[in-house]
Amino acid sequence: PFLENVMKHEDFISGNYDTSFIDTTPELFVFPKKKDRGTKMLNYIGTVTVNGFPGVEQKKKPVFDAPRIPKVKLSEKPARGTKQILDEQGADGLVSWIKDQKEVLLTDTTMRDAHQSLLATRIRTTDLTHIAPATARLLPELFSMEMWGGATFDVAYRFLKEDPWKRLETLRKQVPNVLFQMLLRASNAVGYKNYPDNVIQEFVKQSAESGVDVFRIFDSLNWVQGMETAIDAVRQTGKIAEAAICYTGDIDDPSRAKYNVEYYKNMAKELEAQGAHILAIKDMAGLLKPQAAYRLISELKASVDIPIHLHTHDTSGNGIFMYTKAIEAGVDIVDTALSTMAGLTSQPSANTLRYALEGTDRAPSVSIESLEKVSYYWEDVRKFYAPFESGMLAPHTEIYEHEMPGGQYSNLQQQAKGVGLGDRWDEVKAMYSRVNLMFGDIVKVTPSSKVVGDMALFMVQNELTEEDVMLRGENIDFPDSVIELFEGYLGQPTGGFPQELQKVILKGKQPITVRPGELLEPVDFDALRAELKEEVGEEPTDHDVIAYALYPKVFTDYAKVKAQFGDISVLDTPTFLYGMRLGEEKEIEIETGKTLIVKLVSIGHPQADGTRILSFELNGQPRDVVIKDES
Ligand code: 3PY
Ligand code: ZN
Repeated sequence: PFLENVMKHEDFISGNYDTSFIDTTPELFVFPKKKDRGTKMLNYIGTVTVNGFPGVEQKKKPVFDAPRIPKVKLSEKPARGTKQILDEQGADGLVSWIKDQKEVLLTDTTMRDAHQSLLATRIRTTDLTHIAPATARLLPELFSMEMWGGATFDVAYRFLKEDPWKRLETLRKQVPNVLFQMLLRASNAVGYKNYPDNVIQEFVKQSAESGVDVFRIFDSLNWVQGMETAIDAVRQTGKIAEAAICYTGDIDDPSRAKYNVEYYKNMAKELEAQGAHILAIKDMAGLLKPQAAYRLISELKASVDIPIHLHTHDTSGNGIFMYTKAIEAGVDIVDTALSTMAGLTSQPSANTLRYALEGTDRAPSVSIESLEKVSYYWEDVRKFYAPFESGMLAPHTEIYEHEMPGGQYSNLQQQAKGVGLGDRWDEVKAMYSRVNLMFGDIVKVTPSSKVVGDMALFMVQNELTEEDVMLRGENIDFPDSVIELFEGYLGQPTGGFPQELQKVILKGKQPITVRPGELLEPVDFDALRAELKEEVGEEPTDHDVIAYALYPKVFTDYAKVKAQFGDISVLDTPTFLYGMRLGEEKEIEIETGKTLIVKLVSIGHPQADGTRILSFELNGQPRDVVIKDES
């Protein structure tokens, strides 16, 4: 702290000091009092109580019922499941087990894609860990639980101010029997740009060690070359490499011939040759129609030998019908969410599919009573996150026009609100599909979908038409993400980039056509660790270092918040999002066996300097905190 004071001192910074500086500057010896965990927690609660939480407009804390956690015997170990098959028989053993199953297998996406697609990825670890032990005991027949990856990684640090690795490791202990699955954006890892190969390798290694079993790997332009590093890295860990083809267009629409059945068959064969254990069809926007699903799955089953795992979003409302056709055609595994977290931009409901298949020889063996019980919990928890709902109330068949991924819908809508385009959302959606065609009809999934979204927002905000872009492009500063896409830093789209537009956007810069990983310098992890240590002032863990490699600023911002407020992931969600009501009392377990009892006694009026004094009782002792009122 002494050195910190020296470095921060105005005279020191401006060079206005001599050898007497230390003796004549007593304030160098005034050190900030190290705040205890209780005070840090009160500061957080005080801050949200006074200033609210980003994205939560209503400041008054609603009254919520306690979520209904199904009663299970925690003293009884969960039944054996797919995790034991992988651990005991290895990846190839698991693959042959899948092929031997007559019934369709289910992946439950509630803990990842469902809330990414319905609630802008905001579900916090505490709400997952409260239901995980019951889920392990009630739904041991699941093929897997998708509970990590995609946007959950950066949202955890960025908005929830919690450590996603801790989420993974805690859930792993609670669910020892069902495979854990994550979504990996190939060379983009869980980010929005290509990373050096050794970052991908290190990230995969740490994810596998911390508990991920099945890695669904996709490239946002369906560029197989961009997936090789990730597939190899996963195979090295002994875990399951599930390589995905992103489904776009419509195989039954002759005007979208670029993405016909042959296209998918060829890519499937390439991925199988590349070492995929399972083939995923990732219908990220929900464009696959029922008859097309029957045809696509039938043709793929005849083309490859590995199991097929189908993923969709129910935005159009056709999800269950589509799955039924795919199941008739022999698909091995499908992605569903628990009913109260299903439908619309999320996955089709597991409960509904279970009923739809009743009496068929492919009905899954999961218990309907169990699905219902766990669904009640999510019905209650979902209410905490109401401010993050997209507002979509009914099926949107317009998805077949704009083709926006389910995982993007609520996020882009938040982004649009953020730049003041909340009331022009319809225009943004229409522009999204125009931008897709301008870009040459590309696969749209993170991060390519984000680029299309950025460009659509940019054009609506600046009142630009396609013609304006082509004619006046040299005077337009395009968003960085758009320039990077056209430079080739996300890889190569099928059929290449539209050349005219590429010239307009790159303004003389030369695009690359090789794999970006071939050009990116490997990261020196030791140097990075030292840099991070300097930045945050304490020894980082391996998880911290890889997170910092992926998201430098997001990670250091998170570290600052953690230093300021402590570990706020222990707070219940209503308190985390809304703070406390006057007179309310809360028990907060900050670690096993250590509980803070917090009561908010009064909120003072704003003072001349814009601060308010909040009086609490902390374990029965009065404690005031001073909070700056930002309103
Ligand atoms: C993600 O990459 O996060 C997705 O969900 C893509 O569909
Ligand atoms: Zn999805």
